[in-house]
Amino acid sequence: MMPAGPTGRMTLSRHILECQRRQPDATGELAVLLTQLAFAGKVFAHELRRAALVGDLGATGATNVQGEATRKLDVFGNQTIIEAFAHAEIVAAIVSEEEDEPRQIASGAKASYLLCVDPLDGSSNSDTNGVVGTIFGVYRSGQPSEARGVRSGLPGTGREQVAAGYIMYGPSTVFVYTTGDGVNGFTLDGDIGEFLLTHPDIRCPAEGRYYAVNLAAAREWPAATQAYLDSLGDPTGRSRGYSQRYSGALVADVHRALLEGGTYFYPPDRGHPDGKLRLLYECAPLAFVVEQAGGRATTGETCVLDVRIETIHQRAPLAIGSRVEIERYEQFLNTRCDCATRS
Ligand code: AFP
Repeated sequence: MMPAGPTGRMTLSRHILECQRRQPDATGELAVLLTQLAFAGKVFAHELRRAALVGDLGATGATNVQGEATRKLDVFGNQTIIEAFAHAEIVAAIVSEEEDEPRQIASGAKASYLLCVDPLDGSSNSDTNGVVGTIFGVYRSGQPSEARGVRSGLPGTGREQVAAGYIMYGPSTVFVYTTGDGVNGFTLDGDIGEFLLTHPDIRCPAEGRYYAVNLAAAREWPAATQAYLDSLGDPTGRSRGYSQRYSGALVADVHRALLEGGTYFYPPDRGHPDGKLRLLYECAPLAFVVEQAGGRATTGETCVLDVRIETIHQRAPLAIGSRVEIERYEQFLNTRCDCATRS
């Protein structure tokens, strides 16, 4: 990577272009795609800041394909992403949490990507000024269609992603991405309207003292997962053991684990036999980012990135974060998947 220049500022656009130059067969289309995602992130960050002032909080009264109440900001986020690609001719289709079916965007020869996106992750935080995010995974693609659950034109597994990342809307707006060559994080400087490199070459600490999980369903978890949870306290009672942090936004909890170490897990429970989180636009993109940073992501049985993609809204259990902490999780579940040997 070239030095950032005399001002020390490395913009996201320049970073994307320099990554592209290192790929001899790159056409520039992935660079345009990532730049458009960053643009959508700026638009969304702006809207989130003023949502209470312009009547954009609260529910629409509709439910999405998951049966969840749709919020006005869910709709805004989804439309913002779709509009960002409507004229770009590089994305064949978008799979979104907010759309029943893949949304066909462009059919030209250059429309060679499939974009999977959760426009507003952590939407239950949005009405209370809490952290929310946008998660994205990018695949080279055909034109996927899903006639009521029938798999067609979808990628095989999350390992086929060519880029993934997230935008986190907190006290500042942060864009974190990977194209399979490490992970970098950028913070939006609102005065100049640019994401600037603030977290170069992020490495996930091998261990960490935080865990993030919704404990409300703990009694419904498999016994091995309950035993793992018990182990996070100190059985000797001499110290507090691990500390819990849970935001209700996957993006924020994984961002903490990525920077400071630790884990996030959402195991199966009675209401969610396959876990609650969605594979294509929650688990797989974050697994790609975390693996690229030296961390791990497992369903409890297999590496998240090796789960066979069957349907666009399929769910998967997730445990993600520091390598050593995920190994401890696996010890309790008596599993060990291949990605342990790759990281
Ligand atoms: P949304 O994307 O629908 O807002 O879901 C949020 C989420 O998928 C993830 O961000 C949270 O970690 C998790 O769900 C929260 O679920 P609980 O409400 O069960 O804690």
